Amino acid sequence: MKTPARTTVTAALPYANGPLHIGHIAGAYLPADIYVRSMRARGREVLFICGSDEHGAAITLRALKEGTTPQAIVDKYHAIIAKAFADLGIAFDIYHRTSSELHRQTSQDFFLQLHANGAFTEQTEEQYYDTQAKQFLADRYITGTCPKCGNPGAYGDQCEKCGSALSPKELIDPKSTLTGTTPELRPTRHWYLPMERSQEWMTQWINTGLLDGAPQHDPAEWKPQVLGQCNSWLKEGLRPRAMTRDLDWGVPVPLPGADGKVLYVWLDAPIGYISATKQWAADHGTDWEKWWKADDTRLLHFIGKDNIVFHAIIFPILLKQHGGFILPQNVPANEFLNLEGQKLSTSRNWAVWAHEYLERWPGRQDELRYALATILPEFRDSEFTWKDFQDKNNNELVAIVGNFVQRVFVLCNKYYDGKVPEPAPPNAQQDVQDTLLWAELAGLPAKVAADIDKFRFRDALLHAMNVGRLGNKYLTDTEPWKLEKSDPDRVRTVLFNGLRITAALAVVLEPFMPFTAEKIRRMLNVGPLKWADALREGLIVPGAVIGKPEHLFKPIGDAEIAAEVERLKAHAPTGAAEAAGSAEPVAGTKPLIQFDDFAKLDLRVGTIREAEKVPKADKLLKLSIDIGEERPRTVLSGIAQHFTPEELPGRQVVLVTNLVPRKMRGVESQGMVLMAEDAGGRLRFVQPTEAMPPGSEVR
Ligand code: B3M
Ligand code: ZN
Repeated sequence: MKTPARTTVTAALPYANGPLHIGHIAGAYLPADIYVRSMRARGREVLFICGSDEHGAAITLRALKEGTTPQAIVDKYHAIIAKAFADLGIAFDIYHRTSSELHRQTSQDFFLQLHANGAFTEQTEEQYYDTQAKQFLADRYITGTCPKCGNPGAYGDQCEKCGSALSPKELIDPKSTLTGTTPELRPTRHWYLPMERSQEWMTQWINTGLLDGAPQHDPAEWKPQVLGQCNSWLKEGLRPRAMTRDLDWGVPVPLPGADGKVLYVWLDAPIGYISATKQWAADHGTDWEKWWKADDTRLLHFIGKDNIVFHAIIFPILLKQHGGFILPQNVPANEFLNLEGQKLSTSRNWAVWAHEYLERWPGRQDELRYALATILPEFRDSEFTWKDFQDKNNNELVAIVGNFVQRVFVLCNKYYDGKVPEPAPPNAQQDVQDTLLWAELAGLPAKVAADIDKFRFRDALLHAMNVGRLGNKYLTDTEPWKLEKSDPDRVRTVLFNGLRITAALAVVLEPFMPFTAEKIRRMLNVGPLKWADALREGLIVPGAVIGKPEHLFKPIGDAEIAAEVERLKAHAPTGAAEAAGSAEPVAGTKPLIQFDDFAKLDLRVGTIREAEKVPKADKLLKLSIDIGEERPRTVLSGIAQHFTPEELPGRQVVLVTNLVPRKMRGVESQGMVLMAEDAGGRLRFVQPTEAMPPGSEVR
């Protein structure tokens, strides 16, 4: 593998259909920003690309809801989002828009090249049509039950609950979001990407890193859950996916006879990274192509887990079919962030909105960045609570960083009139403390950087904070405030060292807390620092003038936190109590129930006798399960992508037998099979450890 000469970092283009919340920030933007800042500090060439995703049904539906035009929607939210990013210090090189002319041109050219390369098939297929609204229903114009996880609010393109990408026909009980009616199937012509043609090289590329026989990335560096999601797709078998839509908002399909059709938003959005790069290059009078085409460029896509398949499978296929482009070397996707025990939800307004936070906590960007960085959902879902935000602020930012820097500056101002003291010549006994200090500090900047390189930002932040912890301990151990009279030499050395540790803090904290780093640099009276400056001798110069002590962080009181929690509950439309009831609770946070509630469930061991596919429902299997009754139960289960019908007969399961029967695809399902699901979406049966007679009670 070539050592990268430069890195192109993209962060998912947020839909301009609503403001950003902390889940977005923790999912993609903060990790990407930490990564990019640390690269820049280390002198690496890096370009950080983002912009608003302004096409697709997500936008037109929002316009419908707000009673305005799609253009008005994207203009409004693009401005709100761009400002929130800037205010939070997310330092993109460019924040572009997919509604721009340059983007239209770029994505049409891209499409035409794919078309010329024979990358598409043209197919007339049945799609859902709303007879009342008189239009075809693309993606989010259809909702229904997710065949994978049972979420009743899944969209035609995706289930936001379990993260699976869907196609409208997979939804159980589909309904038009325009009229609420059940849509009918009508033929329409579209351009499809026959992804199955890429099955082989994609499987190899993802799992071995080999592309056309040459090593392109190291799969061991990919997060297990990203590989897991990709492989579950590959295992199901890649299938043709429509790359155009019947919609009147988007990039028009640049082919004759395609009136009223636009590019699928998931075709044009990733190309948005490319058009943004072109715009940036034009603005800077430089070349864009090396960022996307040179094989010594490393391409990284920072995203949330619901975008994995689009970035790790579909976009790479498009790039390769187009030709001339490099493929991503990693797709460091994060899991989801929960909030106060519930899933973040835009529709229920169960969210902390970035722009509102910035208004209510002015100047406190780093407090949020820090709290989020300590809980990034890097490998599994995680949770933000206001209490934790308060604890992180009071016990870590105030108590460690603020306290240390404050003590050093107060003493330097008091004893040396705001100048850097001259350290005394070394003295054998006291040097032990100092030798230990430097020995412990020496490895930390490299540890921070190494963890950042591995996308382990939480661990990296722990190492960075250890610089502050060591500084505090050094002051506590040496107690310079007690020695001013008796040993002024020692005090000068200790405080000189204190200033050097402060400078190191400004360096290692910068990727996480750039505003604080800047304040510290101002107090130290030094300019921008590089990573190598962290513990560099000669950076802090005896006699140099330093600034007055500034409070870096303020303690946060209980009342401020209670107000935030109240606010959250009050703004959830159904009110606090109901919100908690209607939410999708995360593990460990469902409300306590009485034994009687549990006892209402009739759970039985059953043996699967037959299993078959359900026509037109790719994810459903129809099971016939013996639970010791006269006739086996018929059960529909959304497990078709996890198991083949052939492997199931004879297998024992646990069945909920007293659920109200439910009709799906014209078949009545008479029970529910219990499944265990891991964070990667892998499903396994819950079954007795030894064979039990069908009908055995489970309790
Ligand atoms: N706008 C989906 C999202 O916001 C989509 C990402 C596009 S990245 C090219 O989750
Ligand atoms: Zn789902």
